[in-house]
Amino acid sequence: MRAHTLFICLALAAAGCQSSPSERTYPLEGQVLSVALDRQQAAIKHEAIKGLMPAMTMSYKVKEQRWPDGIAPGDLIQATLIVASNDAYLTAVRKVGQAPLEQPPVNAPAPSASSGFELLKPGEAVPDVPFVDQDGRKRTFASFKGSVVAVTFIYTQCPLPDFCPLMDRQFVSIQQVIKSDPTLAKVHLVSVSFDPLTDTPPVLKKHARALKADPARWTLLTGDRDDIDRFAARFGLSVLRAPNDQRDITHNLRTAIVDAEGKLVKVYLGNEWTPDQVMADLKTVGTMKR
Ligand SMILES: [Cu+2]
Repeated sequence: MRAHTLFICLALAAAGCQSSPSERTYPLEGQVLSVALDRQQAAIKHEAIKGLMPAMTMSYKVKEQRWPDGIAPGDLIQATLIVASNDAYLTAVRKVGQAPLEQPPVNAPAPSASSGFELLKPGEAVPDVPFVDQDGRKRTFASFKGSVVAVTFIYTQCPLPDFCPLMDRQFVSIQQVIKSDPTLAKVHLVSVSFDPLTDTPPVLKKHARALKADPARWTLLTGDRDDIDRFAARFGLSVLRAPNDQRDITHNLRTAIVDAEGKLVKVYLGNEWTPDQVMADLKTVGTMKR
């Protein structure tokens, strides 16, 4: 009788879990560094979020669409971070204090990992650095010549669904299209990890399998950290690693199209682009070169 009751309780508990399968909430505490002009997001320097990510500075959207009036750069806040299956945003943002800003606002042209490197312009040859692919093979970027390449930058441990995991999902969609369209037979996808400490070839291989990345169409690259940083910076990628923990990464997003001759065509900023846009551009570049 007791065992039976317990079983029912467990079954109910399990069902309860399934009713909200993919939404998790976390308390967030930090300082507002800047608020976007459209007030849809704010850069927040926050404490470690237990079970999710180390302390870092990141841009967050708010569930209510608009950042609350009266909460300004310098304010200390408490909020709830909601992480859904493919999105993340803050809600219940409250001001709890104020402190002087330690660093210039993130939106200002501040020095970053990419400073000192010249941004690639369309038509310029993409530089080459030695990489290692998910099978542990040495691979240069020049080895993709002959294919139109869509390249993005990710790391497998990225905690926020609308950052690196979104780039992965977009590439999954693009892979589906290019595999089904014979005119796109010469398009190749490349994901470069900027966390080589964690993302070794075996880790990337596992990640590729999870994404169902076809090795013939989609290559994941890792390599020497400085080489990767130098390469990525030319596309405008900025990667900041905490001095005491190389895995504590603050980064932006860049995705680019490189033509069959290894020259830059276009760079997409952030996570606002869609697979359809990239597909349209890939098609244009593909037919131009034929
Ligand atoms: Cu990320």
